[in-house]
Amino acid sequence: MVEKKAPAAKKAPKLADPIEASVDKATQKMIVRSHELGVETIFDRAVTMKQCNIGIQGICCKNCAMGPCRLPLPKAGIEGEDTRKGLCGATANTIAARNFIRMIAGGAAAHSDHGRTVAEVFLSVARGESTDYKIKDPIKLIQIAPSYGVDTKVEVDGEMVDRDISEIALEVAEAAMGEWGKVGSHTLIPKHFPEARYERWKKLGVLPRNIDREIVDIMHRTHMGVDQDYKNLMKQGARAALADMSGSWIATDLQDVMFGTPSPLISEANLGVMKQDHVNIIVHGHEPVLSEMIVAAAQSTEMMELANKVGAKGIQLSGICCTANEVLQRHGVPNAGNFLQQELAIITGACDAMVVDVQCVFQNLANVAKCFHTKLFTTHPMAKMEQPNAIHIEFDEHHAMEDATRIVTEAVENFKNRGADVQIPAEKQPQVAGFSVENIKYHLGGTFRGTFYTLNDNIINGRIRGVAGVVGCNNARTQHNSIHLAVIKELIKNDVLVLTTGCGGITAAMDGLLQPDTAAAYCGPGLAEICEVVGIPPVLHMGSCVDNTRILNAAIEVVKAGGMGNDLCDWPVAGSAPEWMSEKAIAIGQYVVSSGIYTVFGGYLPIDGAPEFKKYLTEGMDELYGATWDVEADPIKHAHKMIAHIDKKRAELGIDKARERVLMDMADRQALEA
Ligand code: SF4
Ligand code: MSK
Repeated sequence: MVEKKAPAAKKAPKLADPIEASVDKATQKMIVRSHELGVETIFDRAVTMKQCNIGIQGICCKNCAMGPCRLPLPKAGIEGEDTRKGLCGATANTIAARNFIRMIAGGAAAHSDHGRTVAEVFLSVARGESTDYKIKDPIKLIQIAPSYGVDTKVEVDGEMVDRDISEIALEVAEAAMGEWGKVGSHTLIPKHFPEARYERWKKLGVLPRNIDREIVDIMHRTHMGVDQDYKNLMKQGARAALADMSGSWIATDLQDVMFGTPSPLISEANLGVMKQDHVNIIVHGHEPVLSEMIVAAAQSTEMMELANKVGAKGIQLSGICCTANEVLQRHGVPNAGNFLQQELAIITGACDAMVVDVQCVFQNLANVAKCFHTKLFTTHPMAKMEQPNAIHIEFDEHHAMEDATRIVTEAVENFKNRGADVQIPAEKQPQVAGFSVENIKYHLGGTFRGTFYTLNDNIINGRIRGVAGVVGCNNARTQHNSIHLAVIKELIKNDVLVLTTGCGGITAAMDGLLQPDTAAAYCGPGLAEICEVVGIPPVLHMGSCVDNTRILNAAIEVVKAGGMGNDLCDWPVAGSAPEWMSEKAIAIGQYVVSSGIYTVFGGYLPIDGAPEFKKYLTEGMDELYGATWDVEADPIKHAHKMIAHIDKKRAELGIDKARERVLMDMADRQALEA
């Protein structure tokens, strides 16, 4: 008789090591908790699923059904004799460039469509069709109107008088909407830049014709058998990235007008902001049109009373990703976490509802929510999840408050379904956030002479070595938050003022870097002194992903204030996305480089498989834009590449000598005085 073999024991799935996965204590605790409960998260999937080695090098083409054509990895010294090609003959450079600009198209579509939604809501408000929103910042409306070609004054009886705000709003709304499909000219936003930059773009032929067209153009020219010149492909990449910047800028402008321009406020960050005895509602995604209403609904007396009725002490609203940053910077709503913490917020067992809109939302949220009482609401017509895993309440600006109230009511009523075993990690940090260009001007120059000159002055005298924009996502392929924090700390230690947005801003907040008194602990002497005098943290949180335009706007203000050259490529500033993961990051990276700002990405860029194309991005672009891309995974080297660039610009401006004086320590000074 043949003996039956016992079935092989099922191998236990590999699980993430919490300490290798994140430097954040709350995240580590919740990863442990997820393992206790047997709930899989992205940290575990990152351990079990490896990246494709051809894909990360950028040399897999699947643009037609004769592929995917996976080119072999380049051999050392392949330059000039590269014979690798796809079936149609597409070279490594063509394939990598096509893939790269398709990422730009994806990012530009996401950002600019966000801008379009905001513009549509603004138009509906201006027409009086959406009465739940108001124009909260008429001063900003008047300030931006001329840039949309709208007059703010009208002649009456030979005198210039102020126009009615609603008329201005309507014309601005119509002009903004026109940016997506205008014919025969270029988008308006590039005109905000210094003349030298605008003229450079004009000469290079990269001014966007309209926002939608530049995205469509990429999808056309990267179709099988169209553009086969990587330089020409990248020219379109730059044009589409500037279209992305245009759409993002409009989003920031109109959100500020409708919801209020941010000014510094105190809040908190990390999972510890959730409250055991409150109804916890988390908003997540990017577009603030619904979350603005959720904030209002959650604060209403009716909802408070309902919360008390179900046994809760109140309603705790918090946020994840950029929707979080939008409601943080305008209302002080705390950040529950950044991109990689979205599943963990549900694993606390205390999340009564998670309300998602668009972008950066894990499909696995539905699987995690199923293990708990959490109600997961999708709200956007283009971002649904399979039913019944999520509840779809489609948001419509025409009955915005009604939709928001419905969601908050369901969340509050769900409080009673919570399990007994709730574990909210205690970790949270206070933060000061909400820095807009307008209020940085005020901080530096006061109400009547708001200016960036004080900043310039301190760059020139060397107290501030330079400025860095450190922005962007988390990436499960690198230890959560660690690269961001190491880069930021190395920069501020070397007197570089850091501006941040997106999940990078949340990272800085979670680590306590967004508090003015941290300057003394982490900054070099020059930056510490400025932070103390002005009363600002060394890291300024400027908002969401679309608000990277605030950072560009600040860079423009520096040039306008004088003494820093004539263009963005002239002064000591650099960009960084240390833990990037999204196509939007590539679109942002390209518009920042196209604007003349040297930019370093962490992790990898999908360009290593095409050495010539890589050389073009990391060296060749300098001739065109006065700036290049760079890649550096090691955070300290990453920061020092930025510092070296900043020092190079200081030397070019002739202000490097002033800096040397600041490097003196107290003993040197005392010696001098003696
Ligand atoms: Fe292969 Fe060319 Fe088709 Fe790409 S377009 S999959 S390289 S045959
Ligand atoms: S949310 S794009 S993970 S920053 Fe803007 Fe965060 Fe990156 Fe999404």
